[in-house]
Amino acid sequence: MVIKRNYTICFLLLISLLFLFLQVSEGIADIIIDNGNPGTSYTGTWDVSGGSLPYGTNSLWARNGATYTWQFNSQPAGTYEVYMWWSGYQTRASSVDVNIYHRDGIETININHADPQTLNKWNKLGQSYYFDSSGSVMLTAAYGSTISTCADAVWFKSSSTPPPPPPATSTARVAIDHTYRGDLVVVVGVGNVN
Ligand SMILES: [Ca+2]
Repeated sequence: MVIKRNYTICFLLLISLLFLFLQVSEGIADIIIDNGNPGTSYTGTWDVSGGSLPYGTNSLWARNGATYTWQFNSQPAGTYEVYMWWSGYQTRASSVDVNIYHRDGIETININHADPQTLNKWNKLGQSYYFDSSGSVMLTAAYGSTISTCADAVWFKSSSTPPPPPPATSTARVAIDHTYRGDLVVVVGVGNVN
């Protein structure tokens, strides 16, 4: 009876460890957010596009300042590369602004949806960025009555690049140990006390 109970405890422990491993594995996985998935939001009007080679089921299109946002939360802080996928269409805009909101600020990238070389692939936006467990990308549809901007998918890809140092949050103070010998100050040690 005791042996059977021990087997049961070991089995439950094993299942718990497996569950924990899966949770950790999921936590460090890259994040791909497709249009319509949790983490997306928008302003203005976005319609389903008939564009070629979308990521997943479909893509969306809009114009004249409508925005589309892909946001991830509760991920391990670290350095990520940001990729975007868009579908092709004959009216695609050649100049589209994308804001990347990362720990150290906002970077605006200008991309070309009209370039056929960018279709059916992930296109890297900018460089690598450090995110504090959350971050987002917002695309703004180009202005013009005959052009269209596509919102499809964004991939936050974990990078092995070491994280950059955090921004300075306070002025460093320097301690100077010294002794007085009459009017002469002799510095005997310098150290950062921050
Ligand atoms: Ca899609």
